[in-house]
Amino acid sequence: MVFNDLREFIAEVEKRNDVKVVEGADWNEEIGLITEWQMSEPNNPLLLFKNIKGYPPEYSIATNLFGTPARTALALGMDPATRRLDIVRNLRNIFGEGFAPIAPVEVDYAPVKENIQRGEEVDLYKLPVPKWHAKDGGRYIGTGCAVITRDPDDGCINLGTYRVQVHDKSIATIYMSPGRHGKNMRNKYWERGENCPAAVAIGMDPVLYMGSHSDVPKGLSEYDYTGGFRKKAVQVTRGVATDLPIPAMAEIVLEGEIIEKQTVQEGPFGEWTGYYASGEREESVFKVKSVCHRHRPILQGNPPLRSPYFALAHNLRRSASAWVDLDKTIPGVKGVWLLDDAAFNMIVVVSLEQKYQGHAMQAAMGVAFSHATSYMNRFIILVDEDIDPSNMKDVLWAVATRCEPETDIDILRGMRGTPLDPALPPHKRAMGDYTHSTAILNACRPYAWKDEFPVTIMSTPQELEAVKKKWGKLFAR
Ligand SMILES: Cc1cc2nc3c(=O)[nH]c(=O)nc-3n(C[C@H](O)[C@H](O)[C@H](O)COP(=O)(O)O)c2cc1C
Ligand SMILES: [Mn+2]
Repeated sequence: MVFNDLREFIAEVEKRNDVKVVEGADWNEEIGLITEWQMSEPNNPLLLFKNIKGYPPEYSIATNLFGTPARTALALGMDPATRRLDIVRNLRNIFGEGFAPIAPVEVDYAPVKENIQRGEEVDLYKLPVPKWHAKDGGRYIGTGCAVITRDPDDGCINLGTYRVQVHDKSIATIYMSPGRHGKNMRNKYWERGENCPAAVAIGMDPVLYMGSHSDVPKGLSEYDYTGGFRKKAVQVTRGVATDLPIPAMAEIVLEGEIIEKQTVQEGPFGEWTGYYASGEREESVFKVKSVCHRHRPILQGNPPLRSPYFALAHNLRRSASAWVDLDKTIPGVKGVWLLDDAAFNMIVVVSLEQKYQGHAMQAAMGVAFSHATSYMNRFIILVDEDIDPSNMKDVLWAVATRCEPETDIDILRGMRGTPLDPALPPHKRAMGDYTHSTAILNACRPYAWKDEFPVTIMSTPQELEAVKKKWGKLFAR
């Protein structure tokens, strides 16, 4: 199922009795707290905040959109019963050989233009912008958003999910980490002495949202990538204050320009690592020149929380992308998994059917090389094919019983990191050196004597099936 906008997705989730409407909550920390609390509960619902304190009833906020594997699968057009490692396997098949991007189409009917405020009319506080976490430096309108920019050299349109803070009626900031495509484009305008035109879309169809925070290679637009994934072009319309193509079906779009020499203090903001690590810094102003929104706009919120799942399939999609990369050169890969409780990127597990000596280390190098996993990845764990990489119990058992620290741990140094790394030593941060190290834990049976390695005591799936068949009735509840 392809959803054309956020509303269609929420309506489908509603049909499945998986939406909780919350009336009268406060934008000031309360919506963030309810989201954090609910996301830590099993089988948590999608949250739709209505009648937000101090705001007219037309405005609502949706959070926890993808908080369960079932909603994640549904959002990606899969059966909600799909197991998580199977979601990764499906994604790997979609992104593997034969993936064909589809360019966006410009349409006449653009609901996002139902309401337009320009120039002096712009007032970002008219929208119920939340303050998500108690220690945040302010209100963040952009968490579940896509920032749209155009490369001034080749015209390629980029979308990236970058946090957007509100500072005044028409003043915001966009925080982009080093190396982001959006940041490189912005800097090119500045080098020419120009301001950088940008648009921020808030509230969109789930796959476009996923596209905007996917590791799409430079030169390929996230619009085309999303179209290819959905097998249906994204509908766009010309912006009103810029000539950027903006999603026609978005809930809210802000347009304006990023001005190098005008700065304000950005942050701090509760980050995906579960810490406030990048603090408060000078950031250039995003001067908002127009606000477009649909009737009854829904502000999509995906505040980072320590729990996984605030982003759509972030760890699942990255797992799949790394798997696609490994498949290109390394045989026998049975699964790739970014441990979701370990802040997405930080621990990557590869399950492998070892076929030759050095095979496991080659897979580790593949993870370190893949664009999907070469960033802020502190541990690479290699396990044999009998280990389900998405099962923490399996993985810990393998590490404890097959990884001998003296011989099976290696360390890579100077790896690509981020100022958001909570373990970055102060002196490195001061120098602008954000690199970190990566430990490789080889928890595969040693290849040279793997046939002598003690056999496990676990019964085979076939043996277990047979006993369940015979004795199942006795244990039925
Ligand atoms: C919910 C969420 C919030 C994010 N916030 C930021 C952010 O504030 N700044 C940033 O640089 N990257 C952020 N990212 C990561 C980027 O969106 C992601 O790396 C994306 O692929 C970048 O696209 P680009 O390569 O086109 O720049 C966030 C990702 C998610 C899922
Ligand atoms: Mn990009």
